[in-house]
Amino acid sequence: MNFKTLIAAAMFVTVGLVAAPTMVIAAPIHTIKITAHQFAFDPSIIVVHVGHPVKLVMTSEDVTHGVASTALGIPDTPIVKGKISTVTFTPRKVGTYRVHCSVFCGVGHADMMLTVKVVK
Ligand SMILES: [Cu+2]
Repeated sequence: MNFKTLIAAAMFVTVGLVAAPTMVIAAPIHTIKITAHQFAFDPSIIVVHVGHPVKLVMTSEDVTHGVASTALGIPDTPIVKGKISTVTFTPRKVGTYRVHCSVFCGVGHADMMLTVKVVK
């Protein structure tokens, strides 16, 4: 390997190192639409992948509902009728998580939940 080849190889490696993080940031966001109504989320079960960002796009058909999960890193996000509520999170650990409706919405509120299955 002569000096010019060595320089070219060094530049290639440098460019590769610089470009790699950009590719990680550009990972596609998995968008899932969810409708909330008294007293269920539709769909009621979603499957997401560890390390892959997920964007929930949520609407309500009646009163205000909400989602929140400390375990999944979902901040309390109200779902208000007539608006589109979004929240993005990245699942970190495999498991089945139960996300209860975070806003009192009537007699069936306690049973209103979204099941999030996090898989590899
Ligand atoms: Cu609710």
